[in-house]
Amino acid sequence: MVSRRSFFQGAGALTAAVSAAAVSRVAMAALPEPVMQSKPDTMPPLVPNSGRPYNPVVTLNGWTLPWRMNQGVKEFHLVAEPVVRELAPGMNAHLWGYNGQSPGPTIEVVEGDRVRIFVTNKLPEHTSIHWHGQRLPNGMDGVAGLNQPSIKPGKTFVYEFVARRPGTFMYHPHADEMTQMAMGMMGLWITHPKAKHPLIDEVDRDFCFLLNAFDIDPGAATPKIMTMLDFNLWCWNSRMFPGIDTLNVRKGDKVRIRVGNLTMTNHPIHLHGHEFMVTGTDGGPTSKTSRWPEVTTDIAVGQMRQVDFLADEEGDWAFHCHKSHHTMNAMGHDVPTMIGIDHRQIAKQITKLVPDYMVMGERGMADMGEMEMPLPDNTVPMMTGKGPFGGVEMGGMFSILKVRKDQKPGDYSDPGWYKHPKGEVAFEWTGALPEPARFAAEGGQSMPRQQPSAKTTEVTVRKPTGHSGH
Ligand SMILES: [Cu+2]
Repeated sequence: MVSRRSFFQGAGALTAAVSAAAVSRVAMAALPEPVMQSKPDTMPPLVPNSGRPYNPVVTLNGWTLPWRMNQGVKEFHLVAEPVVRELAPGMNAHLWGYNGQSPGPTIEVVEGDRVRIFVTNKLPEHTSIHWHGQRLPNGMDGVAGLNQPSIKPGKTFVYEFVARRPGTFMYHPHADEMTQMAMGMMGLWITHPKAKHPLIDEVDRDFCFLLNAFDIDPGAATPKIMTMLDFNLWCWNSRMFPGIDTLNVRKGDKVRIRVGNLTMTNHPIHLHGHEFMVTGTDGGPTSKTSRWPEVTTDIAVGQMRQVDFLADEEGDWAFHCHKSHHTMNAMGHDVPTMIGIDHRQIAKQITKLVPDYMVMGERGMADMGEMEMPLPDNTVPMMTGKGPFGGVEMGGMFSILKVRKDQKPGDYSDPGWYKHPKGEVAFEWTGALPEPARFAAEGGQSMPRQQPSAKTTEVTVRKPTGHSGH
């Protein structure tokens, strides 16, 4: 039985333990409480409740980091740490990131803001953060060894500078970069203009995301960090189709999309149904005279492109990387092309040796989209996704711009599939085939063919015999 005396002694010991813990908690209290995110969903824009007002961005499958104002300084707290990120429903990856997710949260500030960022390192190795594209004091640029000592595990560093020019920037480690970026450590930084800017139009919707890539073997969860070019998972903000949320807008909206590339290859990002202008890079807004309409913009490694367009065509418009291998999920790519090869006979023979042998690709690879192939655990199909007309047969860097006339201003929710007006969907022709129209004149434009010579030339091969003796 516990005596009253020993109970109080115990309680005293407990109080002592609590107050010892409280000391470090007091020290921690000086820092802004780190805000964590447990879900990979697209969070609604964070409307600023302190500091200068601005029109916030929406981070695709991401979020904006809340801040606190401390005597006029915007204070943020980033925690570098191992995270579990859902790349798509059915596949979780063991990555490194910030505040519970990869990529880290978007940081949004206004031109002229003094910003202080606390960076706590909960990784098993040292790190640092480089603020890609920013004008700042050299010692805040974040290259470990060059501009600052690295942040050792368990330590917190402070970065402080004024956000001098408006634009879209990125942040990522500049310490053991190969590992830390292959593991998913990166984030976006938006500096909004403080007043009306001659080169930055006001828009109704402002989306942003990073291009990133991983090399994770089917069935595994941790990226291979030694991979230089042959990545197998192509992501937007550490998500791949069908896990990437759609971009939902109202018809007539002025839309901005900011895309940064932190992979090891370029990505031609392509939008259907609309033309856009490249209105900014990570070097700032582009001059008006430098802009021309495009439907694809190639984003090279370490670049950011900001595109603006008017969403004036209703529908579900594909939006994707134009490298077709980047709209696929993981599989071995060392598969020979089998189109047109009838390998029934050889398959029979192989099946005797390998009972599970499966013939792949005789009619193209579209079968892969439908086939219920047994997959290893924690793996998503190479090509998948179900649309209103059947399989979409996509993966990787693919999403949809949904333009609707009845989407409410400020509503980012998915309106469902587009309901096509009658007679506006491509359809199967089932009637008789009409006579094809003939060209009025056939040929005549190209160079006249040479008359074939009567004699066919024969090549005579004479083996060298050492000496031609006559
Ligand atoms: Cu690509």
